[in-house]
Amino acid sequence: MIKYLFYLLPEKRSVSLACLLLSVTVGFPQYSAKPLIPFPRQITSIPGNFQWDIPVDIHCEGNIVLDDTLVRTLIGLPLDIRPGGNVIKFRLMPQKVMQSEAYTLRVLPDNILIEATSQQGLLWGISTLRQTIECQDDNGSCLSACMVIQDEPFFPYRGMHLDVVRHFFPVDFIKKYIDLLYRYRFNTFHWHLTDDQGWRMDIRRYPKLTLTGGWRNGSQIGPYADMTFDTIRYGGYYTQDEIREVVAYAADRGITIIPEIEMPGHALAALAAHPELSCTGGPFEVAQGWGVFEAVFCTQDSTFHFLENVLEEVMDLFPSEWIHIGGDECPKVQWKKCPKCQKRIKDEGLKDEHELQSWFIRRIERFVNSRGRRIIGWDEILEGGLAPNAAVMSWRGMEGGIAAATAGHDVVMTPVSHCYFDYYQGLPDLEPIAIGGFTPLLKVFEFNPVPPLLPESVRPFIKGAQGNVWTEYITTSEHVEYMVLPRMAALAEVLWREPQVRDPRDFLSRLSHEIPKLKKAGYHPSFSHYQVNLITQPGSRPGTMLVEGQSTLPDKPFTLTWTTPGGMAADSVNGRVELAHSATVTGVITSNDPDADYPMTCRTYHFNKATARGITVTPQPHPSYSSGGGFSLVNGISGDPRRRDNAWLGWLSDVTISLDLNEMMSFDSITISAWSEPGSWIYFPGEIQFYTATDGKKYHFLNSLRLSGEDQTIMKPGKRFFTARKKVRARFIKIVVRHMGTIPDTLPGAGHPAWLFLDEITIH
Ligand code: TNX
Repeated sequence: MIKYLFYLLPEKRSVSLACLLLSVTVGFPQYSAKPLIPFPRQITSIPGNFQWDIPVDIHCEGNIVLDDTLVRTLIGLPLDIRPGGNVIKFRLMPQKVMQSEAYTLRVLPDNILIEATSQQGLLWGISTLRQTIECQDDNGSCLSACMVIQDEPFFPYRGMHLDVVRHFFPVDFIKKYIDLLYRYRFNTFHWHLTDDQGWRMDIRRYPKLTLTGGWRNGSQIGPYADMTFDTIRYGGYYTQDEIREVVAYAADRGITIIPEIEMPGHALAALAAHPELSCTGGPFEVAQGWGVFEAVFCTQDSTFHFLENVLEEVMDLFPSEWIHIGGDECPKVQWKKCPKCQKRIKDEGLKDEHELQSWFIRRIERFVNSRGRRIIGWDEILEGGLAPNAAVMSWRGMEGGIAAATAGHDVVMTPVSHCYFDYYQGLPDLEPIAIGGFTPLLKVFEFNPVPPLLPESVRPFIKGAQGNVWTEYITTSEHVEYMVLPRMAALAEVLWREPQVRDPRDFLSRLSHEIPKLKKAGYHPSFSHYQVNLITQPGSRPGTMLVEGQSTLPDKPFTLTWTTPGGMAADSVNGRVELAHSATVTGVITSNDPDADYPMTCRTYHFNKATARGITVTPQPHPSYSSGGGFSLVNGISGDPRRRDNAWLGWLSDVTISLDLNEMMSFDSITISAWSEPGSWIYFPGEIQFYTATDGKKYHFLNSLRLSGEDQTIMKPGKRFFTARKKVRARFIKIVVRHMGTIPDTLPGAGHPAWLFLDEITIH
């Protein structure tokens, strides 16, 4: 009956009637009945459906830039648009008091209305409308349930980034990526166009930038630690016409593109084309490997003429208010030796090279400001003093962003902890090789761009956040999709919705409807959030270990089974197994959902005399590399440096490890493993001392291993086992590990404390 009533209602009166029907308002937390992401602020269900397979008639009121083709594309259906059809009305009301990106969407059985004060608001309304469409596979008929939505974003800056330098992605994929941004109502695409490994934007005035700088003679392949390279010429760039096309494509979807031109560091591709802009004169090659390189732009005047000419062309193509000038990871080694840079420091009355970097950025800022635009840069631009109008992208943590916001600068939060979508999203041994880290889906979902203790007056400077996709290890567009889906959906929720209403269970339940839709739309989402995580902890007695399965999906049952090397198999009890001997444990979700592709977790625990015995470490490992605490040194899993998995514990100091075997044991070797990767400031220890005791008080020296400086600084990353051999009988063991201390000059990270990475202790 109610459905029938709505058919008869004149369009104007139906909103008030919808209000009368408040009794059917679906409120938090049951609203997951509608699988919308990000979920709108307010939604009221109304009985009935809008049928999409009958003709529609598009009406626009106000100064709206929409034609039939764009409406068809944005809605994603081959609409039969003709006079007399069901009305879809877009109404722009600039005078209405509403947030600029806000919209209302009303779906009734015979008409749809989207109202907003801006074109962008209307576009977000269409994005949400598209998500309401449900299609039957068999006969292709589609409908949207009737509802009224009132919606607006929480944060004004909602960004996704893509590095097209380390690996290049064609225009068609950039558009597909922008479609994803539009789907989740992100309003900014940060396009990382230049770096050491390539220059990807045609600059008319300097054709060599792409002819030379756009190509490299090989690429680093596989895990960083392998240091393997191919010799395949690799590259590509976007023509200015292509860039215009992409900018327009994004603008049609309410999305601004911020281009990034890196300076003064990450400039090797530019310097390969124009070595005269460096301190040494070159020659240079476009980088083939990943990392940070010493060759940077020289601070001579000609560099600025060049960069201003480049930026002039950039600003002609990109209408965004913000222009990203990079500013990160700029080694000062060459500036220290360069007479021109030293003279600059003197002439400008600067204290050191950090102030020189700040002076560099300020000079560029003056130019960009003179053209009516503003600069944004990575948080290193804070070092040596922030340029007066600059905005900051805080990536090394939240601290840079907090400092900048406190000083009254606009900030976008992109901390590695939550926003790096090049980091692992599942258990590293089950994932394609990634750069490292561990940022699973729910970690992203938990993110709060505004730290809770931030004073009220500072909060408005934090404009929002952004997901970053660096592509050192991401070579195909399918892999980009895998890395961002579904993590960007979680970030969309963080950015669009008020923090108080976010609920992970509700999000996961909506996501389970979203993933099949993404697959149908031709995307390649990851299923890693369905992995059963295996957590180890001490068992009921010394020498036993409890392995517990944990699933992020509380409603989906999983099975955990274990097999001994002898082939004995058994099921777990309540998702836990207690091991006393080596075994392989397997966990997998056991739902027979045809749309899902549940990954299997499988891990072998190798027992030795140290496994699952009492352990203490002093001091505690650094919070960034502390997963599992001291127990992870005796949990039967050996860390794999090729994957930088979370088995490794990290310290910036010496460490003392104490083991209690709980009984007297005879053994002839004690081994501990360490990992070195100088490029990441991780160095082997200088010395390891081994002691044993029978009473836990009086320790006897057993052995000491010292590494020569040379051994400690082998540049090729790798893992090493350090073994003390002697036949002894003891119950207590102490291992004192001395880290390198301050990294000496000439080595990567010079002047900073060295990282010490340790894993599995084995006793035989
Ligand atoms: C740091 S984030 C970088 C990039 C790398 C990224 C890898 C930033 C400003 N610089 O050059 O690609 O780490 O995660």
